[in-house]
Amino acid sequence: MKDAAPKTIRLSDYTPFGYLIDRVDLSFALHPSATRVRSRIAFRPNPEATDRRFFLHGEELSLISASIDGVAVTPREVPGGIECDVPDAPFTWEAEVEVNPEANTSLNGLYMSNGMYCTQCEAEGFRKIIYYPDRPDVMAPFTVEIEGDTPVKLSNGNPTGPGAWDDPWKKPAYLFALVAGDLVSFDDQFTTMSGRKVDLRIWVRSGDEGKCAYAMDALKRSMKWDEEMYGREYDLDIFQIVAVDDFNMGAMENKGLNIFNSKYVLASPETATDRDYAFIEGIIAHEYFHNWTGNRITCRDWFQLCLKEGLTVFRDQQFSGDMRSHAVQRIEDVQQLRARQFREDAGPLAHPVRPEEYIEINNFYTATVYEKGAEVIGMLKTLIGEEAYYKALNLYFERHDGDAATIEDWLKVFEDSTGRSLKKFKHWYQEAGTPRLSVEENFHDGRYKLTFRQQTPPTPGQPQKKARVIPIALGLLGTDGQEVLPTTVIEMDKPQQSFTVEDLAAKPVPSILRGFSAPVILEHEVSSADRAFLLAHDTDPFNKFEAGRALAKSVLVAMLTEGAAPDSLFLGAMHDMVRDETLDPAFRALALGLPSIDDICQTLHEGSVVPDPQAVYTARETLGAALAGAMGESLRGLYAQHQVAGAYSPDAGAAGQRALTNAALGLLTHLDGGALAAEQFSQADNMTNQVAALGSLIQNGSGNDQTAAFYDQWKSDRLVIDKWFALQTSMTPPSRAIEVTAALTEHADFDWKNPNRFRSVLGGLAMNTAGFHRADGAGYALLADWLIRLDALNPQTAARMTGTYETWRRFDADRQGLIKTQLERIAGTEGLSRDTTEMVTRILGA
Ligand code: B3K
Ligand code: ZN
Repeated sequence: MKDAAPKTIRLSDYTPFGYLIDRVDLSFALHPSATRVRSRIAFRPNPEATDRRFFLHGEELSLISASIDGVAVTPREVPGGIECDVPDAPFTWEAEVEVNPEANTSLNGLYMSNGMYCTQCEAEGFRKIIYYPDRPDVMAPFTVEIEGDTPVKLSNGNPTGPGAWDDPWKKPAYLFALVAGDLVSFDDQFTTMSGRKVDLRIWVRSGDEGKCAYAMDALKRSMKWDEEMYGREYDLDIFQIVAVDDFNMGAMENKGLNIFNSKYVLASPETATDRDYAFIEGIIAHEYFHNWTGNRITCRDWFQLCLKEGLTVFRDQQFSGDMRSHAVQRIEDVQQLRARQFREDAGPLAHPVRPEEYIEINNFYTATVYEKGAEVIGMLKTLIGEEAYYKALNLYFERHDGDAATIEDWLKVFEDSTGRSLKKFKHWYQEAGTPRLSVEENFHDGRYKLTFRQQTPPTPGQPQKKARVIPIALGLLGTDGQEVLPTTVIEMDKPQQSFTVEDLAAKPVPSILRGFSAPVILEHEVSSADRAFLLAHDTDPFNKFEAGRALAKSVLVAMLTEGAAPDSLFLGAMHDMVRDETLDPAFRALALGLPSIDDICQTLHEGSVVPDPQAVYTARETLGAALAGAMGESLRGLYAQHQVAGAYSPDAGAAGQRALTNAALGLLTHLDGGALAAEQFSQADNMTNQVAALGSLIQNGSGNDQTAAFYDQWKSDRLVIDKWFALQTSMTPPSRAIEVTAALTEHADFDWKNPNRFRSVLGGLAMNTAGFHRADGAGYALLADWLIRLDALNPQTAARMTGTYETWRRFDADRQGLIKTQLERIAGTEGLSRDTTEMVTRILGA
């Protein structure tokens, strides 16, 4: 059966399904190329629906038989599924279909990965398993029976026998999961706050069981944290995680049976970096937290995706902050937000946190829905305060448990529990684009006045923007570095608003948007001296970091637009910061990092300068060398002083020390040509230090021997070899990046059908901003070749990576022309998926 013709789905067209489901019983007879699935579903008319059309989604299914109340029926094939005449009373639908997991290369629906059966159903994969109303507002309890010759057969819920499962909690189809294969488990137990014992199992391929301990520990800490912070207890007798090598994303929160990309489960000191450990912790938490925010309370329709994703990201960020450092977590989260979401918001793919239309929903699992969705919740919490926030969340869980809810339901909970109107606040959900917040200062006769103006540029389909509610957290510092006004939150909801402080002895230095209290672009003329002052004295760690970052950007902009030399004020300020032993090493490591090339290009573009990525690369290298030169001996001192002795531990303290020594190493490579990096590489006993050394060498244009040695050492470890590919494609100097990438696509280990490997190679090049944007367009063409090839097999992963081109309008006319040619070539490919067609069409724009 063919896919439904591409059509635009609109939020305003929502209608409930005509039937409710009381129970679903499934049985699977597994076979690699001919799996039979029988379904028995108890339907009854939905009293709240008017449309009684009985339509079941189905894609790539062979229908064997169907019956209603035991009487055979012949459903009508319609685009995207089947229709059937049904009684106007409760009835039992039974059907049997055949599917071919082995032929399913999309990794969506039921597919095979290394001989293991596996499913991915969010958003609309269940329709590739059986005929079903595959929409999140249709919820039901499921039982599953699995037959097949694999030793392990898993599904959602509690086990009732070999290969038999019962999930008592009603759930939408997208949370269904099945895994079967030759797996081993790493086991533990958790006792919930009411004293129930829950079995915990992490399933992996034999040989990987020694790499599960950290994920298990993160899981138990997540379970405990959700009880303590949100009062949420786990609700089944067992919680399972399966690690899969071929997976389109990071992980999936299927009820009681989370499926993970193996890269976010498996870790050992020798094979995983500190960053990997932090990701594992955050993603394990994220998927576990979905059990309440997503599973028990789900989304009415896919437009409400941020209801579960924004909230769950917000929760996992809180968790990681609690486990590690709030300051560092916040800086990293904002860096991500700016790198991915601000970039999205400023280009042709901009869309509201709650979009109003889509063609392919998988294209809307975006930084806007996830990360900006989380920021919006952070702002709500800032506006109403901590206590009111948790009170509202309790009401949300109480009122909507078991529901498929909407953003309106969510906001109503806050309105009811706080008594305040959120009518204006709702614009954050409905309007795309990053607001610009400009600031004007005025000091006269001891009276200090700040005037804020907000303005949001137009985005596709939204020419006019309303004023947003912006919580502005600010503090004021006196010239002696002491705070004259501690953090105060101003609630801005008009296009222009002022804030005044009386009786000040001298003009203070403002610290605005502390903790990045709103996802806006701050436009504030600040002298380099004031930025250096804030870097030294601000008590807010985010703004302290931000001062250094803004200073670095202004130095780079001056170098690029005025031919200025690296500013000695900046070099001195950074030198002071990095030697300040009262500061957390992890903070210093972050603050020492220069803005990325993409970030600098974005900054130039915001200032109406057309960026030349290669020039940006050169300026950034020059500034890095100047920093290294200015700090020289201090860097060597830091490098020696912060080496972590003893056995590796992934804890935040040790990881922060390694981050600082490796940041120092990166800079020192400018001075010693890689001698220290080569030494570190040869002695490293953990992957963090090994990768940092190799990265510095590759970035320095050397390291051929180490690159070869790394491959020899790790060639049998798939996840480490992903790093090997990515380091080369993302860090090779721009002049050689494309040749290196092209050569790696010929490598015997370039298994392009594996999404992790594809992302390591082509995604790595895409991250090598200056290399990818080579002026002759070779990078654009190479990526397009591979996206076209991948699209035929795996539309989701191909479509997602087309986002690499989303910044194309920033660049000069020649580059724009070259990118446009490639986008049109992709768009014109015969048989191009709906996923990629939608993305390329939107990127090209009107
Ligand atoms: N909910 C899944 C993402 C599904 C993506 C479908 N294209 C993982 C997560 O956000 O936790
Ligand atoms: Zn999620």
